[in-house]
Amino acid sequence: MIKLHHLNKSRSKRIIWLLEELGVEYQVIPYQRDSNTRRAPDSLKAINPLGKSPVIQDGELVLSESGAIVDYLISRYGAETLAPRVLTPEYARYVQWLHFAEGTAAYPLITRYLLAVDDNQRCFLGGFAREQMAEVLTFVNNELATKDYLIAEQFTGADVLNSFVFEKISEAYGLSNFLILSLIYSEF
Ligand SMILES: N[C@@H](CCC(=O)N[C@@H](CS)C(=O)NCC(=O)O)C(=O)O
Repeated sequence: MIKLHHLNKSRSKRIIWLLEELGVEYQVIPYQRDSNTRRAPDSLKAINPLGKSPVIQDGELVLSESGAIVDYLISRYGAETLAPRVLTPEYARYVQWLHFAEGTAAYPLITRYLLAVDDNQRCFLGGFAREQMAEVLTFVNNELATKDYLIAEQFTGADVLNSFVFEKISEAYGLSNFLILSLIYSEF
């Protein structure tokens, strides 16, 4: 059975969503953040030396990085439903969106979050992160203006993976300037 090492209030929740979509059997191994530092407990380092979640175990395989986990689980357990056929242009765009979630969309959000913890949003980095976040939101909002999902009409793992960033932005700052995103994330 697949085991998911899941940290509370983290990106790992997308993997639970995906496992539910795939209808596979899984077990959640829970970890709680430290209430002061917000860091994961050291016990998570036993499965991932970096001490970060999500991590899955599937037989002998231990896998971290949420994008890699989504890609693996869908290729192994749900390729016909949750991803376009490989070697099609849609598949290439699907891979682009998988990378987008952690590569481009997440970092301005995380930068702003860390600056907020430091109570220091008015520095150069704060302005830069704010601009980057607006660009990311505009880009995705425009993409979704003409289609139901990131990959045209097909719901895929890319939608699941990208959801985290927009859900968090919605909670922290609201999405009222981005009509399509605000419609989607008001339902979350
Ligand atoms: N790029 C990684 C990021 C993993 C990550 O930073 N996870 C956070 C939770 S959202 C974490 O485990 N933080 C706990 C810590 O760093 O102590 C991924 O996509 O899985």
